[in-house]
Amino acid sequence: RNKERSFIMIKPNGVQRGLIGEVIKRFEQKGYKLVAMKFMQASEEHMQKHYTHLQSKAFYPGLCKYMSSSPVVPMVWEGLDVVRTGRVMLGETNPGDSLPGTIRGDFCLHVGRNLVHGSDSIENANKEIALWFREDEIVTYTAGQYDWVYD
Ligand code: YYY
Ligand code: MG
Repeated sequence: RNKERSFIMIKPNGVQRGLIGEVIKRFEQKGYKLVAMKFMQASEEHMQKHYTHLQSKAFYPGLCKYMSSSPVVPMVWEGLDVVRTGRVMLGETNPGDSLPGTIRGDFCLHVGRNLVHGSDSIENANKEIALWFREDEIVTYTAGQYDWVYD
């Protein structure tokens, strides 16, 4: 379980608002290990694949357009329960329901501008990682802090 992986992505407004470092900092400080990261602008078609399960929703076209309108920072983070704990660190989908101390609770207001994406299950994490990264873009290394994070 220490090897669990989640797909975390800083959305366009996180980049534009200068919050890349803030989001990365929280995952680093928690003890998670960064194993892959890109800085890129994705195509609308790519975002349609990423959000394909939301195809039937009224907000889907606007969401895919917005997500491809400006650069994003897709990342893979690894560690104990990172999918579940990562979602807790993000807060609720609607920033208005997100507690202070969470990323969405601290830095945004509107559901359509909720700053950061995080996988909602291990199965979806694996799908999303495969959509955004090639196998050889995921880096294998030992983090110096490992024995100071895990018992
Ligand atoms: O996983 P999470 O990002 O928390 O929410 P999802 O239900 O997967 O929706 C993905 C994405 O869609 C959400 O982060 C913002 C946007 N969205 C929206 O614009 N309006 C809604 N009513 C619900 C979701
Ligand atoms: Mg989701």
